[in-house]
Amino acid sequence: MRIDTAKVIVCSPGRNFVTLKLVTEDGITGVGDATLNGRELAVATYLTDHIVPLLIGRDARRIEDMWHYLYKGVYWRKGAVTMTAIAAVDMALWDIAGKAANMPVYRLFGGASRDSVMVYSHANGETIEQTVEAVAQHQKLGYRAIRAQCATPGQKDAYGVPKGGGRYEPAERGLPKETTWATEPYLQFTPLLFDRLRREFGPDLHLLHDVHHRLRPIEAARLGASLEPFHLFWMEDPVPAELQEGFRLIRQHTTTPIAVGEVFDTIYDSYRLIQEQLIDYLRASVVHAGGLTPLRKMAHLAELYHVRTGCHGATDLSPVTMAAALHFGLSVHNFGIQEHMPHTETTDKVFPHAYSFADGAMHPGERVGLGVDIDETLAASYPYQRAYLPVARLDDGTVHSW
Ligand code: GCO
Ligand code: MG
Repeated sequence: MRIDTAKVIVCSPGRNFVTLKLVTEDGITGVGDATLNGRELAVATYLTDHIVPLLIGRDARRIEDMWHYLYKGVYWRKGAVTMTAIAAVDMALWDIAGKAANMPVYRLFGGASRDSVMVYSHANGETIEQTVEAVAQHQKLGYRAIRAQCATPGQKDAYGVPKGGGRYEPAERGLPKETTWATEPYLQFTPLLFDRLRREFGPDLHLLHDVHHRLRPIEAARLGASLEPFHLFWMEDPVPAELQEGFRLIRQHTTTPIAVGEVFDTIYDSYRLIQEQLIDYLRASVVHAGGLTPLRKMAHLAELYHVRTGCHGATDLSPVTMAAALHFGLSVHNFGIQEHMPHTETTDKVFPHAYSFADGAMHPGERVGLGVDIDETLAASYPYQRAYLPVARLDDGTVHSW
């Protein structure tokens, strides 16, 4: 079952996506997501110029071997561009493997460990009242777990809160937007938000919050401690995680559960966090952490240390990644939760898929392979548009983590 053709498709049905499509000599197709928000063309070029020539004629059944060939064979290890490109190949090969075996991919992974995969949605507001309303709306849609983000009064910008309502989309077309950040008002305000949400919605709804890498360890410790009475499901990315040791400080001070890892690209970014039990949920994703092959290994390591999965699932991860994440989440024993930020209708049309949502949970469907495809003709009518994630600065102009 040799790979006959490999094609890189860049499209922008509302936002940019990069997709790899492989076809074997016996006509089986496989798709993989290669989208790296704000740096899409770097991955497209990496694939087209450096990986596609290596794929042609290679045995599509040797998924494990292919992963190591691309990871070790490059010599220059890790890095978001490299790992996203490898992930696309890995996803496409699992898609092909499922189709060749006439099975949905989750069955190749040992079958379902649960009936469906609990997902969390995003509720955002410019005020506490708007956030309460947004949470109520999402609860009506069936979600049992909801991430709440609210603008801090007196501050110009807030992560995750679009001005004037509407849906939140992290990247904006054109050059990067500059936003501002102030830690102290945020630390004072956030417990007030969750106090209100708990009083409004009672003890059972799972509430989550994304700090988006903005704090230092001792500040994160203070936030976690101040949120304890409202028993969050998790506090996400409290600090930038290049410094894994920093989590020890947070952990000494708070029992608020911690989720981290959407920017991780290999197990080496998180093994200390896992083995020292400094986190509760690993957010590494199929697309940015090198594919299903390494993500399953990460989950198995995490399982030994009582760490569960909580994969990143924002709109910049294409429906191909969502499908792959659902096969992963349905099968892996230590699944925790999956992020669900629904794609636009236009995106869903370009990527027809078998996965579905009901009662706050998702299922990958029973279609063979990953159960997702790309409509190449439709994709061609949405050409790439330059877009960047914002950057953040403090009041005095210092660059801060966005
Ligand atoms: C999340 C993330 C996103 C990221 C975005 C970057 O938790 O969903 O933090 O909102 O900012 O995916 O590309
Ligand atoms: Mg996040």
